[in-house]
Amino acid sequence: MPATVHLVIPCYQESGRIGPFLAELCAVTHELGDVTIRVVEDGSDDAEAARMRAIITPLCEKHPYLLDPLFMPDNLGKGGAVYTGWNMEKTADWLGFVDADGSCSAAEVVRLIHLARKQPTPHTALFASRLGQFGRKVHRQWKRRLIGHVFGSLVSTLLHIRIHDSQCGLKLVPRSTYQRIAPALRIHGFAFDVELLAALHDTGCPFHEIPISWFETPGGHVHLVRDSFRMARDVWRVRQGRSHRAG
Ligand SMILES: Nc1nc2c(ncn2[C@@H]2O[C@H](COP(=O)(O)OP(=O)(O)O)[C@@H](O)[C@H]2O)c(=O)[nH]1
Ligand SMILES: [Mg+2]
Repeated sequence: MPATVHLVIPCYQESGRIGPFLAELCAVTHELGDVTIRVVEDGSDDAEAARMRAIITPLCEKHPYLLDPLFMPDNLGKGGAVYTGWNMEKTADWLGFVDADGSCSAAEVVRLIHLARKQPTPHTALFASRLGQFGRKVHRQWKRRLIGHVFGSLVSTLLHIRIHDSQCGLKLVPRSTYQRIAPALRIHGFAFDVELLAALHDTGCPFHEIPISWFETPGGHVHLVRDSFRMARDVWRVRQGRSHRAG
């Protein structure tokens, strides 16, 4: 039996971007088997929720692995949406998330799932990475690439965890490990993956960065100046939280 995987797609105002990617993802995971997918959307108005339902409902009817989407009344942030979806899943061997905009193709999601399934039991978290190595192609705006490098250095320097790309929108984590660390996770914005990474590291869970191809889809929500500042502040919070726990 292959390991089971539950994937959350966090969505905020994604009705204009998610359609082709979700259809492709449903088709490939249907062939893979033992993968469930849930869209978690928060803070949309009625019109946006209706547009999302119009995209998702026909796919749900066709693919039983696509679970009913979750529409939350308040905006939780990307991390809040991912954790809400993960907390609902009680049995899968792996928990994961993937961005809704198709910057990472469904084929790359499948590749990461195959890699996870090579582990005899879920042990090592897999963080996709936009390193552009091993023949993987990466297309990103130069500003985002630059900020990504700065942010990766900040994470490595402040948290003493060597990582090149902590923010890539595709990750798989062993569910049993996540359940152990979940009560301590506080950050729900765009830097949630940094806190997740630190908590995994501190609990002794190794992680691998897996280079993937990435073709940045326009229309992203990250505001380079405002969100970079907030994310740097959150990395500092993670550092403070760790030093408090270390006494
Ligand atoms: N549920 C939820 N998802 C979010 C929120 N902010 C961003 N996302 C999702 O996070 C993913 C990455 O966001 P995106 O806008 O592509 O980021 P960018 O490309 O780095 O600017 C997408 O699937 C977004 O819909 C949020 O507040 N709530
Ligand atoms: Mg994006």
